Amino acid sequence: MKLYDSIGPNPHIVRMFMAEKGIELPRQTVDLRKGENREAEHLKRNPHGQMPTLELDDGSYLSEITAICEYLEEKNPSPPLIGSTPEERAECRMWTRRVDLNICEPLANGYRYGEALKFFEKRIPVAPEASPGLKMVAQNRLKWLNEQMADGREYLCGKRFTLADIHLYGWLHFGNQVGQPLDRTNTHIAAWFDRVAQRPSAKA
Ligand SMILES: N[C@@H](CCC(=O)N[C@@H](CS)C(=O)NCC(=O)O)C(=O)O
Repeated sequence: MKLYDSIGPNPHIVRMFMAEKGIELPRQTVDLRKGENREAEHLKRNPHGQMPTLELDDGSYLSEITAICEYLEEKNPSPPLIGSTPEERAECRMWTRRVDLNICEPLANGYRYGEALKFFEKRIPVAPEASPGLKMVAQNRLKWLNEQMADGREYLCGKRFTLADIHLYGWLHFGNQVGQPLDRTNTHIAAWFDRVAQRPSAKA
């Protein structure tokens, strides 16, 4: 296997997942700033022209970070970061999807259509007028999540640290750097964020 890697939160999430599992793979950096990921060579690997992409041992390619992490978990079940029973896996997938759709994706598009408009307008369809609304949705759903965490749970799936935590952490960490800082009045999320940030894998 080989990981096509770059700057940005999506590759960070996969690297963090790999670090938690102790998976080491050869990596090739693709220069996202220069747009190498949008050139023919990378489009052959991922027709979406995005990062990261995993090359499998049979020569095929896999993209979309959730699919990549699911694949890595199946190949390397221990330690489980999605789950070791159908119930655990379902719970992790539920939370991963909730945070992805409701918080991470609006945060990401709020940035792509806002601060990063110049960068993205030649790459993807953009809707600048939607940026403030998307940022508001991400903040609102984070508040909702904060209320869910008021039951004292350590991680999104209770005592288990999972892909759902890694996914949300990657995006909130990115938000901190690009003008959507974590609202620390969400005290449960702030405490959770600081807990996750202390894990050595966060620096991957
Ligand atoms: N849904 C994709 C999103 C991938 C994505 O947007 N990657 C960013 C890097 S964080 C990227 O390639 N941006 C540069 C571009 O779109 O040209 C996934 O799950 O992997």
